[in-house]
Amino acid sequence: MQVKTYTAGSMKDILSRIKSELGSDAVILSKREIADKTFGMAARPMIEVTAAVDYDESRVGPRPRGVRSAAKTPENLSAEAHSLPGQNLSNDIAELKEMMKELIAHSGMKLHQNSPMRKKLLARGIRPNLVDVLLSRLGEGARENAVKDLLHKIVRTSPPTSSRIWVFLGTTGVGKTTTIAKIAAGGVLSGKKRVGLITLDTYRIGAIDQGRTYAKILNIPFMSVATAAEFRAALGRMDSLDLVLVDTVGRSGLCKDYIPQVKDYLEGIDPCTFLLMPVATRDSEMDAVTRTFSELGIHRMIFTKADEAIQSGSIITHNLLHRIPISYITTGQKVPEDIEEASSSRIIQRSLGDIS
Ligand SMILES: Nc1nc2c(ncn2[C@@H]2O[C@H](COP(=O)(O)OP(=O)(O)OP(=O)(O)O)[C@@H](O)[C@H]2O)c(=O)[nH]1
Ligand SMILES: [Mg+2]
Repeated sequence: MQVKTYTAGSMKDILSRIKSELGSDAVILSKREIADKTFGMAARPMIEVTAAVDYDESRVGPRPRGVRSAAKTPENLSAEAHSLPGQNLSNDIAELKEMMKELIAHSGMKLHQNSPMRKKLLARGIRPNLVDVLLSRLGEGARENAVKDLLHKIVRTSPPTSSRIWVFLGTTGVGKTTTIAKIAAGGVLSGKKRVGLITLDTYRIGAIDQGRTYAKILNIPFMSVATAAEFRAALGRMDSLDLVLVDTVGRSGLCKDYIPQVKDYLEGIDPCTFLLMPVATRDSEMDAVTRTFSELGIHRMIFTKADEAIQSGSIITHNLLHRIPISYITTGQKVPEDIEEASSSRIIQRSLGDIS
């Protein structure tokens, strides 16, 4: 997923820039009028447009400008996504992409504005452009089952990768340490896994204690590290364990030196990286955080604090735009019980509820 914001005096200029920089698969996420005061007191009306193109930078690496992504053809998208027996997923995705093209070609076009289903989906927190794409695929009179069936085919969930090193990333207070404790407790209590905990969290006073306390309760090995070399040594000492959970420093992903520092730690290691995101995060915030952390290569999402969110459509919006499979959803503060493995049907039910 690549998201960019453009500002210009006319929509025509913006569209041609989007097409040349992001390609014709791009979709417009938002459009607003702003006043440009660059040239003094007289404010010029300007248009600001945020556009995105659906390719997964974390998997394929940065794409040179103007080069179309080979990783996201409708065919291989369909292979990655979950499909139901007998259903032709590649056609659905190809059609969705066609509709995205249409949206950009007719920017500002309002589709099925008065559809009751549109209002219901918007009320669940799904981003308007995605609602328009879904409804233009399904028709104005779309029924609940049709919407849910289509989402079921395209929402991506997946267990963690096969790596035995799991790294938990995310901005401050999103629930990294609590989620690690839940996962560690799950493994330990089921008796199936020998689990260890390493925390890179040496920045915040009390962070090491939090990890140490959980490790003590669960009777699992714990180490805190302050350098990449110490991290490698700690991993070496936990070599015989089934699963090593790595907690990271709680700092804003926008902090300039943060991403390079974590990159340094992860150099030469092949972990499963999770990005944790509270469900109630604003769309624009989700996009910015995801973009920032994607530099580290994000393999899976964990949506946290689902119990605190009034709307959960953000999970679907994020999943359809960023295409990062979801592994877990956390649903409360209690360790270990308030966590569930992600399934597309539960996510759709949680996000949409009853929309009949
Ligand atoms: N309601 C609710 N609260 C949660 C959930 N997960 C974590 N919390 C709470 O969120 C707060 C922050 O959780 P932490 O696990 O410390 O978050 P963190 O990401 O490790 O924070 P930093 O290390 O400071 O970056 C704590 O009060 C947790 O109990 C959840 O699923 N639901
Ligand atoms: Mg923490």
